[in-house]
Amino acid sequence: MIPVFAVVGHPNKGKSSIVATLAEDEEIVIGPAPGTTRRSHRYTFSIDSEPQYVLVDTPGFQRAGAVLEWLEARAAGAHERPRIVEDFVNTHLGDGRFHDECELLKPMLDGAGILYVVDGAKPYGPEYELEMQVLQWTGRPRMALINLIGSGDYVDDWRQALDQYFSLVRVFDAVHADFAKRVALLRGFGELDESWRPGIERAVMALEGERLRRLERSAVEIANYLIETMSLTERTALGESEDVGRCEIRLMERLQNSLRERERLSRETVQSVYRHQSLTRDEAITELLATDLFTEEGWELFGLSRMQLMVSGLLSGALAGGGIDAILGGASFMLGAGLGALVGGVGAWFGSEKLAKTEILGQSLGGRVLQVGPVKAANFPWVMLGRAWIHHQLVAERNHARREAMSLAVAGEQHLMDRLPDELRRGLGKLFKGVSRGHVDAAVRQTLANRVAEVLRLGVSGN
Ligand SMILES: Nc1nc2c(ncn2[C@@H]2O[C@H](COP(=O)(O)OP(=O)(O)OP(=O)(O)O)[C@@H](O)[C@H]2O)c(=O)[nH]1
Ligand SMILES: [Mg+2]
Repeated sequence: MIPVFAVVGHPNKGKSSIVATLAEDEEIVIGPAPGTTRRSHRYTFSIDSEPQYVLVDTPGFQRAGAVLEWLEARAAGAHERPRIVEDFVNTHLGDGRFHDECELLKPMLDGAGILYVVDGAKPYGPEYELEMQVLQWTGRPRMALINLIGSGDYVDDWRQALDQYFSLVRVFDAVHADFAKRVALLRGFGELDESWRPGIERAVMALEGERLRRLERSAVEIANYLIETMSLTERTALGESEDVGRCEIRLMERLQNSLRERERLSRETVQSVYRHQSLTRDEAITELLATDLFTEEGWELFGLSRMQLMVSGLLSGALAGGGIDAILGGASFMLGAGLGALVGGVGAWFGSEKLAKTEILGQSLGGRVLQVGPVKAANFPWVMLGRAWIHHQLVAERNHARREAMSLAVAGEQHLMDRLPDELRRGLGKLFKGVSRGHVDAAVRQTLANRVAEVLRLGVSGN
């Protein structure tokens, strides 16, 4: 039997947020005004179509005092209390005055356990005691969660009160709890009732297994994405009198757009692995993770540092010491086109060598064909990996109750790639070199995916 929990409490205390977190459901409506949830709704959390547990989101208590009065007027021995609660619900179904109470009590009559949610940032008050008494009358196994909405701290008072009515009391941040905290909470459910324990243990194992598989699936996607972006090219037929420089700019823009599009797809794939399909990225992150793939800042933050590039022999002395002239040299087509015309492309030349190779392909293709790409800059795959890494970390840790756009924080001074052990960095460097020379087969894909998984594991909880 799969465990079922009804999440109940006063209006606006984070009930729906807790359901969204535990059910990994980004569609559940969460809102700042009391009364957002009007009807009870069951959310089944499944892994590979296998149901693990059910959470029932409910409207908040409105008239706990009146309910209690009704119940007490039919005073009976403690053994009869659950039946009297059932009578209450049956008598008042369809009675608008007790709509919310019937909605929230009904799942308990059907066997659900109780998760009572309070806001530990607000003071305790006697009105809550009425709710706790009503819940006690149901006789169902119950646990209290102290959620903190805001900065106040009345947790100790709340504990004193809750301990009297609940066998388990936990502080649980509905919106920021990470994977490990979720698992700890689930284990708590197992302590509530003997009969749930096997189901909960199964769910925890499934969840932990799924966590590993998600990371691996993300790593496979990111490895494929790296391989594809490292070999992307754009071509166009070159008319007799066509200006090569202008054509190159056009192709360069096309190449950048294709790279961005491939990156967007990769981000979406990783997000859907973690059931975050609708998650939006805010301006800052859009710039850093989607649009400004070609800015100097992006190259500095996410890739190898100049020092690391030099140590790995990927950067020539001239590049390390020189400005843009040294970087571009005289041989570039782009110089002919004029730097001012390079909208959005200039940054790519800073701190890296020329971004992409340009070639005029021979007559055999039925006329002259201009090709731009693939991107040859040695730092390119590192930048792509660094950005994918940060994005994965944010998504993997992201709670499904958080609804604001995702924003990026890269720890200031430190270069991202400094966090990699040397051995892993060397291994990746070798793979990237091979891929850029066209050495790609199933074994390379698999090895790269394994290496990327090692990277992703650094910095996410529960792995
Ligand atoms: N900062 C913070 N905000 C929270 C937390 N939990 C809930 N909120 C916010 O509190 C408000 C109410 O959250 P809901 O989950 O809709 O609360 P509810 O208990 O389901 O509310 P009703 O359905 O109206 O009874 C929303 O604006 C949430 O974003 C929390 O842990 N931290
Ligand atoms: Mg709600």
